[in-house]
Amino acid sequence: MANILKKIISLVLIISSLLTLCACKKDKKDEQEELPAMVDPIDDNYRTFYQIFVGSFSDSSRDGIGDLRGIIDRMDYLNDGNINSGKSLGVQGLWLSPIFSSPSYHKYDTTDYYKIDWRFGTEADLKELIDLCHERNVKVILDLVVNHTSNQHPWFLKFKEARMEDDVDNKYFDYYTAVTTEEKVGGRTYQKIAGIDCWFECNFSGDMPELNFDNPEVKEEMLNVAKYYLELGVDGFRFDAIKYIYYGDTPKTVEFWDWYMSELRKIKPDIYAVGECWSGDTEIIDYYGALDCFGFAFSQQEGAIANAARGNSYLSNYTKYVEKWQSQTSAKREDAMLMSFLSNHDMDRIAGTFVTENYMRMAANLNLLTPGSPFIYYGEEIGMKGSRGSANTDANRRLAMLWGDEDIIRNPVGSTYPDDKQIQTTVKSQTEDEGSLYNYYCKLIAIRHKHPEIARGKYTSLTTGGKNIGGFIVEYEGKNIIIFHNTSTEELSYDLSKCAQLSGITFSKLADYIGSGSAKLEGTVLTIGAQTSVIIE
Ligand SMILES: [Ca+2]
Ligand SMILES: [Ca+2]
Repeated sequence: MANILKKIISLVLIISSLLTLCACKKDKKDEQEELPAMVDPIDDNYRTFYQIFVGSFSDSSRDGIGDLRGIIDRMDYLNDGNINSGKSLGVQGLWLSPIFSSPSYHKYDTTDYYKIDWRFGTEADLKELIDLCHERNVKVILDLVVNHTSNQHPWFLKFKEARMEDDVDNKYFDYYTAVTTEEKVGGRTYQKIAGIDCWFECNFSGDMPELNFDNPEVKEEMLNVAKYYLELGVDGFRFDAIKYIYYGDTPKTVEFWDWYMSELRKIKPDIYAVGECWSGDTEIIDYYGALDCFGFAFSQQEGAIANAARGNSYLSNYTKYVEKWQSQTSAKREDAMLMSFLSNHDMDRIAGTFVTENYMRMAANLNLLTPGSPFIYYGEEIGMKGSRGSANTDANRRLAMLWGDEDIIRNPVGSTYPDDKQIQTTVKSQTEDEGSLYNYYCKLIAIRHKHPEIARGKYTSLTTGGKNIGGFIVEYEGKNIIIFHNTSTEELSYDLSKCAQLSGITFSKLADYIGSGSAKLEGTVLTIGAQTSVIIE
């Protein structure tokens, strides 16, 4: 009897201690979940940006075309306003592809700079989106096409009429760059106005005539457009085709952007401005006195990032390039930022160029663990694919976001990308899967955010002697961190004290790692898993 009683008592004790243990575990879990809701406090431009091709992102009106309210509805996905939630991508800026009235699906040919295209919504929708973003400390930049308009723009129709009537006193006579047959400049493309000896410049297509920036009224017009939207609350712009203002004449074009940006900074000193100069580095850096520009050589299949991520070339090619880019641009302007990216709406999606997703994850590391303000193209965070293919159409690079829910967003007109080549997962399935690429991006962005040195520090490339290991020592406000990568498919060990640039510096803490493997630091010896990156403090 006593034995039975003993057994009962011990059983009760075991059960109660188990219950206590469960309660403890539960308490700990609850603690983690109950980090205070906090809006991101940063107030500078060193932000992770997300490029939205508006017509393909999210459709709120159920016509299959993406719109501004669609973006509003998806804000919790992009940034839920709580840096501690762990349930949101956490991007700190949005680049919206052109949203002004236009006959095309891509809207790079504007017919009215003061009107939101009716398919995308209204100015009130834009204002609501901006206000919501600002509540969550997310900046919004608009894609502004300064160089050209649509050939349906009233300015162009009036210009053409003035030319046909040879009405030199007409206000619009000199609105577009026009020459006679004799005056045509080599390297530029023109189209003839039938019946008269007048050719208008149109380097992209005859549907996109180029404005004449020798005309002070045109300069004023384009300044007013930017002013209007800055006053409405946008944080800045992504400027399209900046080198085309005076195509082939870089000094004159740089002079234009110097003037334009100095005017805009009078209105908004902290304007976020990024220019698209799709050219070699020397030409891109020429514009850096005026504004930051995308680093095109980082992007695409053969770019500095994808090459390094594939592990076939020396990682030091990438690290030295980051260092060089930072020193060259900051020599032009003290607060210059590197704007790296993997792909955009004019490029084949990067995920399709890697044999496995682990390479994509490595590429994400090399894109986001960089100085400045890196960009993510919508859908990149779920590994979406899409390439021009034999149909040679950019529509395949701008396919509908794969939400996997009730959104009926459709692919743009003319797309031919086969469904069976696309990923078979969606935002919905990936958010529910802890090991998904989407959740990897969330973690990576959080790491970037946790260490302010990553975005703002001065990068020095490390000389390791290894092909697939290397990184940077990053200095910011008197503090040093190391960003170190292993791009190989094997775990590697490296004694940091062997690197000359690290001698005399004491590093004690492996602060974070992210990749296909894990990492540990024992003394000065770092063991780093395959396709993994670490932050050492
Ligand atoms: Ca719609
Ligand atoms: Ca031009």
